[in-house]
Amino acid sequence: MERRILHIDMDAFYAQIEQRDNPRLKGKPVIVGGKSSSRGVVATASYEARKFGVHSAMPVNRAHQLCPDGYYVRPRFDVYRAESEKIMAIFRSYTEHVQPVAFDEAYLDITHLVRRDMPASQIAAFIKRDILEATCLTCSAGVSYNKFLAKLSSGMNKPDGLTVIHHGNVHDLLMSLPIGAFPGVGQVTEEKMKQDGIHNGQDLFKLSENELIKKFGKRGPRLYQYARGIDHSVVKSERIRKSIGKETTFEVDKNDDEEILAIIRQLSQQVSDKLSRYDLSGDVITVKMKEFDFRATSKQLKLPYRISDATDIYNVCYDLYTSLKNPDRPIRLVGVSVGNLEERQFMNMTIYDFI
Ligand code: DCP
Ligand code: MG
Repeated sequence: MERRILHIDMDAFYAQIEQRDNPRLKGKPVIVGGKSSSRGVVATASYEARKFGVHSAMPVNRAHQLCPDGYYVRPRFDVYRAESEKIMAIFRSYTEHVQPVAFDEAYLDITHLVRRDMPASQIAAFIKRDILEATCLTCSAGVSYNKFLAKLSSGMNKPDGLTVIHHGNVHDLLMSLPIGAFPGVGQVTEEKMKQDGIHNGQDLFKLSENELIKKFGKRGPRLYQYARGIDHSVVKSERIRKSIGKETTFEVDKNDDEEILAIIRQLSQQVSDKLSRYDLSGDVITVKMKEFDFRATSKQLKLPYRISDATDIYNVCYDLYTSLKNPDRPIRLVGVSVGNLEERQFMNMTIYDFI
């Protein structure tokens, strides 16, 4: 199945927070990065200040020349960090496949959340809403089928943007894209490319993979793919879930082993489906129950190998259930989980991630 990737990036992050917290700064050119007398650089500039040509990483003194009437604000990193944590928590409330790339920016793989009546762009809109409600801050979202295109689209309609790159518009977009906007093309490479007559995606597209390898070495294959909108790199969440579990609460307490085991079999299948969706397997299997009077019991087994297959999970759960279940005590809930998870490794998936 084709993936659905989001890239979300806060708008003028530090500056927007300063404008939020100090109404006098609203609509004004705000430069976060210290006083004009300091030797520091600009961390970020509000959109109003960017009109004067002020941008991140510019020496504050230079910013002061360009925008003498700007509002110069010292950074408050603890506040930015707290906002960042709120934003990341919102991302993780949607999916565990979150790869933060900066304080204010992350990739999300939402493939598994998309349904016919719930397109990725709708999910992006919900996330934007949640962020606005939780922080009073706007962000820009990019929606596409890989990380490269998602990142590209999030930058296309800042601020407060929501942009989708799909198969229908990708080609035109890439052909007219300035060469410097391709990932991995820094200022030095950009100059070199321009001298070579490569100014945009179209020029890149015309070159064969071999020609690109000859010109740009190991970056060649990647550039060849970018020109075609291809990017196989995966969203790498740094947090791997500790366990995946499913449970069912019965409408009427149950005491029939056969009936309960049939449910455990279904739960094993559901856990297995989820494990395979995330390419995970685990070696700690747990069956838990809640007895009719809410007394919770559980039993766990650590295997000497990892499993993810539904039948394997069920077989272990069968043994756990039989030794756990008290025949005199009906239960109101049963749950199955697989823990100590590890991602299955795909060697060929990481080679594209060198840029
Ligand atoms: N930042 C910094 N120094 C830089 C670049 C960024 O301190 N050279 C900080 C300040 C930014 C934050 O990181 O607010 C996020 O960086 P972005 O590149 O996403 O820039 P902004 O969020 O400020 O603006 P944009 O709306 O273009 O994303
Ligand atoms: Mg940003």
